[in-house]
Amino acid sequence: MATLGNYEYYKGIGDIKYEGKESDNPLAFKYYNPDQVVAGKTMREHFKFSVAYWHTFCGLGADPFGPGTQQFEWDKSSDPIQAAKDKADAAFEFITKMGFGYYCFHDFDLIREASTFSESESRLATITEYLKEKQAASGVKLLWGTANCFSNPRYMNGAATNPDFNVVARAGGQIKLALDTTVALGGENYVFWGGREGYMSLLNTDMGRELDHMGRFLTMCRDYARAQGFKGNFFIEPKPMEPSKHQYDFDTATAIGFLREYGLDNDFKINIEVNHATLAQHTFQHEMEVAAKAGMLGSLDANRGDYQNGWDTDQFPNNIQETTEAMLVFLKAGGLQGGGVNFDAKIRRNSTDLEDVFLAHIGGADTFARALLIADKIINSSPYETLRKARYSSFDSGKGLEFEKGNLKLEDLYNIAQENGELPLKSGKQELFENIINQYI
Ligand code: XUL
Ligand code: CO
Repeated sequence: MATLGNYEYYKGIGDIKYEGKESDNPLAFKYYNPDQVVAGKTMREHFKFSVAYWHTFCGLGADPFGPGTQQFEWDKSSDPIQAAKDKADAAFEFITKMGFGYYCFHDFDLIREASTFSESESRLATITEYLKEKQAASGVKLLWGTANCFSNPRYMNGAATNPDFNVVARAGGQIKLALDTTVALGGENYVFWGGREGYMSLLNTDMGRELDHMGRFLTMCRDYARAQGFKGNFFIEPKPMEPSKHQYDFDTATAIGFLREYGLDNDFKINIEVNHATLAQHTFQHEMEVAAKAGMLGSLDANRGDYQNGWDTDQFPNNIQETTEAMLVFLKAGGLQGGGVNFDAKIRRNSTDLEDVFLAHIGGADTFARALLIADKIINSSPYETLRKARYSSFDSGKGLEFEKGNLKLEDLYNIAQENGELPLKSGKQELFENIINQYI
């Protein structure tokens, strides 16, 4: 097994290049052309594509009916330090071959958690030094770090919102180390996904107190990281359910309300995951628009759900229609604030060839790239913007403009209504808008 990082794990697979849509090479990008400029930025800069350590280098594909099907060559050593270094070698080989610039991790994706807190701390410090070298040698950067405060049974009743203060303190200790790791590796952002921050039954739960604890806890995390010189963004990643029945960060609007209530809205933005949006009965683009309106469109966890079931399947993105609608929001918002597009997605349990994880990431990147190109064309050459603007033209002058400026009272609306009498219907033209998207695809 590799100790010096020169062992090849993905044998026979070379660097993935852009070859254009006429190419028959499955191991090439058809649309993602990193250096191509779209709307003033290269695709590389727009997306900052990132590989999720947990799925791609840790996820073995187990489901409730059977064990994992992946056989990771880097996961064999019984020595946790060696196994973690081997995994880092495989990870940096994969990310570099994909030509992506970023990765994301949970603390204990990087290295197995030890049986004591202090041994875990020392393991993290060791692998951090190794990752620093890997980053320097490859130029790959850390998009965000996070802590896994949801898998270990100690967090079964929550981490920051646990009813037992000692568990809250343990989570704080763990997140301090994850923040230290992120800062040491030059992480550009730090994510909080509240995996067990929620509840199963209101009968045994003091919701108000738990939410106050979460507000206090996140404030402490922010203050600590800032004191260590961390200049990046903190992101909340909303999800409505799974694993808890009720998650406190239900959706983007809920998370923004929470951040404002606890005075965290200057430091925190939102990391929106496609499959979390759909679990909340929203579309991805809806969630992005809500965040963009608040100036909090921070980062994206790219994946997709399955129309026929209601859980978090974390499949790679491939829906060009939906991604195009999302890229319309993306471009109009001026892109992401500090974050990037992290493939929080996993290949299927029966995708067991070495190349499958490459094909998956190629498909995901191509879906975003193609959607970006289409959205850019729709904005610049189709009647889409004009039609949408025209729907609101009655607010551009006269009484409508006075209303927007705050110069009218309810009595004024009453008088205008009296003058107007019954109004003719104005079509919303939804089908026309939908046809324009189709035409430009
Ligand atoms: C879980 C999920 C997480 C977060 C990071 O659904 O998306 O992997 O992205 O904790
Ligand atoms: Co995610």
